[in-house]
Amino acid sequence: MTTRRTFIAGTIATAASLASNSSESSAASVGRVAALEHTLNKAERGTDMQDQAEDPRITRARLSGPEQVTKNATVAELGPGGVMKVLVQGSNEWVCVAGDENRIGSPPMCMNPLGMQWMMDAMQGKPKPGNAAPGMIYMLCGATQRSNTDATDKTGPAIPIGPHWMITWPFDAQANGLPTTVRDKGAWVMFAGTPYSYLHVCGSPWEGNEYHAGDKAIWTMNYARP
Ligand SMILES: [Cu+2]
Repeated sequence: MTTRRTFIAGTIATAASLASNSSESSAASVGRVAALEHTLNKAERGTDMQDQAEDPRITRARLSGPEQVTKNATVAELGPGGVMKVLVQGSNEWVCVAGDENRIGSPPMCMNPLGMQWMMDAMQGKPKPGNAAPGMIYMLCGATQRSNTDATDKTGPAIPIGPHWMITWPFDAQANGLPTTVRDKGAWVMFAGTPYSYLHVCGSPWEGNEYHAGDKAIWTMNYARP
């Protein structure tokens, strides 16, 4: 009988630098590292389901994204500088972390490889993120952070940020009619005008009522500004 595992696999932490040093796409590179880990740690698995039930960090990490991706995601802890410790090895390309409730700017989140590259680059203080295509990060539990304008701010007072998801790509707010201010609904460009500018979308993409052909239609168009 295996008891709770405490193996450490820090290789994902180097995924971002690996990606930038090789000619293959960053997504493929991160995926390859994850696949390698999967193979290496397979023998140590077997009590994952028990671990998930026991460890509130794992539950919290998985709640940060939609079930569709978090169910089979790798769950990890992210230390200073982006050092990663894997708690549960997953089978898809997503990585969920529980964060630290007692630290500002350390929310639970779930990242795809390009989102993770963006996040790692930010945590490691790189002048700009290395992702060459948009990444995705879910923070559906909400968050706190230091600044809406400066990704490197380590001293500002906490800003409350509601549940949201992030498209890590530098959208031009002004050119696209997007706000740049913190709000509790809608979307805005955070860190606007900086290399870490990205699209911050409030809420969850799974909110609202679905419409399917045959449902009773309700006309919702409204010719006034909300
Ligand atoms: Cu966020």
